[in-house]
Amino acid sequence: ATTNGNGLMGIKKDLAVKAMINGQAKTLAEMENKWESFTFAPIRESQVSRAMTRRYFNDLDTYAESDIVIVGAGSCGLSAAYILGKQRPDLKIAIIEAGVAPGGGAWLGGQLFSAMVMRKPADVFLADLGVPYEDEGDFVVVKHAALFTSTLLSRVLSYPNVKLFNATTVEDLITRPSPTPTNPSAISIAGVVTNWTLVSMHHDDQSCMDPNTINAPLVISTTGHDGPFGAFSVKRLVSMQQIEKLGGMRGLDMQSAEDAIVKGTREVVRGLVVGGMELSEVDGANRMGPTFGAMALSGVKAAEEALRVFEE
Ligand code: AHZ
Repeated sequence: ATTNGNGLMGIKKDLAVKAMINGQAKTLAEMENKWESFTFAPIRESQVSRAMTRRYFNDLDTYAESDIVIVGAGSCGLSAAYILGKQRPDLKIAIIEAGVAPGGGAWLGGQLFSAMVMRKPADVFLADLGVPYEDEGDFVVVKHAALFTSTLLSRVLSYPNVKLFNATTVEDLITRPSPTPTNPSAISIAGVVTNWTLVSMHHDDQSCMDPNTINAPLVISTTGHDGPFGAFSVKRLVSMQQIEKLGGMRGLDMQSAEDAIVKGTREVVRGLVVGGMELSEVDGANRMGPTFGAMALSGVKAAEEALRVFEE
């Protein structure tokens, strides 16, 4: 074939044009300079509707029984999903994210600055992900937080066994009695209660709009520190008397905060692993501000904890 890297040359190029007019262009190069005769392949509106809804309802059906549910698609939740999806293609992993846009607070570094700082050894996570960074000795810098988050998202979303349900809020936990010799009122978590976020936001001004559910033996909660949506699962644990009270996130101390979050990432009640800044509300840990290594590595540890519990 007579190609030069810039598209097909000479007569071959004319043939490519004909193919494109018939809706068969195979490369962007074949479409070069052909806008006058341009047309899309035909469509009927119902085809679009069915293409979307069939897949979404099939996903709802498939993931109604999931192996692991991750609540919150911030830097910690997505890091956990990255490890789980990669290591266990046999597991069904559902991610529930309240926002339309997944990523939580990881689209910017700090204040409204672009660069994202990660302290070593979290550079190992970036290397595994394939995100470039500048080495500054004890820490590394990604040139834009959005490069980290978009790369992480694209990897997670490309796993066939991971489904992101965004614009969907976890409104409650599914719980079962699970008494132990020391705690007769102990519970275990058996899944999550979900609703469209826009519905969740209107429970005060509309009559009852009941939720949906996803069953799973293991839930990883990474909903961030307290806020309009944050610290969701652990606040529920308090109201169910599974934790006496929350420690409450403390003031900023970068030096100690990140170690505490990674080390503390664990199964807090049976079937519920808590990671990222949601954990700071349980343990009364300091915040770290704009340094994200602990979120990535807490996600890695949450994934390992989840698999350990799952395999028990
Ligand atoms: O929308 C929330 C966000 O994307 C989502 N979320 C919260 N409640 C939810 C619910 N159902 C579904 N009930 C929910 N989704 O959870 C995500 C949390 O992301 P985040 O970035 O807020 O938390 P993280 O722990 O992954 O990362 C924290 C990043 C921070 S905060 C901080 C400081 O304040 O000092 N420093 C860092 C690095």
